[in-house]
Amino acid sequence: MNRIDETGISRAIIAAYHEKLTDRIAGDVIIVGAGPAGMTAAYYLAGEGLKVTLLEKRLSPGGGVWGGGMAMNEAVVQEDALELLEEMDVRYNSCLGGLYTVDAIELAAALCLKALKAGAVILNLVTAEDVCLHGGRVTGVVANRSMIAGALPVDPITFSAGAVVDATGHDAVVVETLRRRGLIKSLAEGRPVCEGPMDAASGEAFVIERAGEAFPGLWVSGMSVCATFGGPRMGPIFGGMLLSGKRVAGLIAAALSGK
Ligand code: 48F
Repeated sequence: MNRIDETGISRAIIAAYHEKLTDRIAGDVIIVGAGPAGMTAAYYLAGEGLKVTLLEKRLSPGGGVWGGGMAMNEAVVQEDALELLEEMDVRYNSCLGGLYTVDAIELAAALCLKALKAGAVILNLVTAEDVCLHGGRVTGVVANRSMIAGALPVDPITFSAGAVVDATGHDAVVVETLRRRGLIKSLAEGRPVCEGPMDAASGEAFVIERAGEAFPGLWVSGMSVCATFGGPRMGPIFGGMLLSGKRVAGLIAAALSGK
């Protein structure tokens, strides 16, 4: 057996990571946030043959899935999302009222693996701080190492793409970079421009129906939809997040192919 060489281990990591990073500096779609909406969108977009990169600020992809509701690691999905669970090889149990439960760990792990196997790349510990804007269109994301972002005076780098997705959840961080400069004004049609109080049924419908392009080049999916357009929150039911990710993927694929 060959002797294991510590220098070789470090060289292997550095070479492989830098090859991956260099390859991902430009692509078709950058998705910010590897939660349920972002990973579902990544799975479907990568399945269309698009070059998809997810930027995730935390160590672990999965967003709000892991903790289920109040740290009880079961997530609820509605009937409409069962087909998608089957596509993702996630097992589910039936309960009352047309609702189903899934093991939250299985759901998070399956979404992550499916997105990767479809060809998406996840860069974790990378925080999106801003967008690139050219001719009134979002053309990329400005990002830094999560340990550096906001903590040290170190400049970020950029990731360019034909479409950027804000899938950062309740804070809609990417949309916010435009809103705080007055570039996105009222997207909430008279309602307060923030997520509304909980209404599970309305929130689930809203997050699917309103997933789409919020600004030229910038799309929203998952809870970012509610934060951007003023829709209600819905708590630990996840079917809407998955279906919102699938919907935005279809819209982006059509837009990028000029359909
Ligand atoms: O929060 P998150 O799970 O958003 P989602 O996909 O799903 C929402 C549900 O989890 C739940 C709910 C409905 O059931 O109310 O909350 O819409 O995932 C968002 C991901 O984005 C990452 C964050 O760490 C999380 O994994 N994120 C947030 N800000 C940034 C970011 C950022 N600036 N850069 C990169 N990643």
